[in-house]
Amino acid sequence: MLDSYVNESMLMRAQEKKLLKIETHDLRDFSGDKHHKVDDRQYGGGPGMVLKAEPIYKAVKKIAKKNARVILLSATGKKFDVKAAKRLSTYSQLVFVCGRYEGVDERVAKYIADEELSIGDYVLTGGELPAMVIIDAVSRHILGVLGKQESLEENRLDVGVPVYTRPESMVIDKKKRTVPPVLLSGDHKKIKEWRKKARKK
Ligand code: 4H3
Repeated sequence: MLDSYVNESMLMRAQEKKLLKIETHDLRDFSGDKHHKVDDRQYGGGPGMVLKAEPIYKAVKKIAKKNARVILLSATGKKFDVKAAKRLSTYSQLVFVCGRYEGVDERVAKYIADEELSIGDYVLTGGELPAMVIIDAVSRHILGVLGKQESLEENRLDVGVPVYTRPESMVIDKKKRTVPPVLLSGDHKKIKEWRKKARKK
């Protein structure tokens, strides 16, 4: 499921240009158990299975190189934002630990991961999608990943600015919907002012 998104255009091109490398690892390869078992029942009782700490520990030791940051995805982690994206883009390697089932043995959060992150206030069935969201957002802060126009500067003022393309006029639910005339005026000063005012955040 991760590989299919990674092979999407922006991340694919970045990898071809050797600007980044995205690898997936199967925790089962680190179970050290002939049945490749990575989960078990929780101490104290309760429903569902918990991901064991040992396979994660072995995997992280094998995978994480110098200047790596080990990130555990969880619904209760620190909220991921653009500031975190910029910060994470300075590490040589990010290792994402993706939980499943009822959760992950707490020793992973306490002693193995460097930080615990959440992409928002909701519970998902796995940490894979949050990891992918973070990979995408972080990649955009690696020089060369974005095209020339999009990356003019990091603090792009144009994020949240409404954009339009052809046609100038179209019918939506029987009403004529047009492009703001200023954008067709060729008056670059006026366009700049309009964009500043129209920005959504
Ligand atoms: C991250 C992970 C939501 C987020 C997650 C988020 C599966 C953590 C499992 C995984 C636990 C049970 N849900 N908001 N879920 O970033 O290991 O929740």
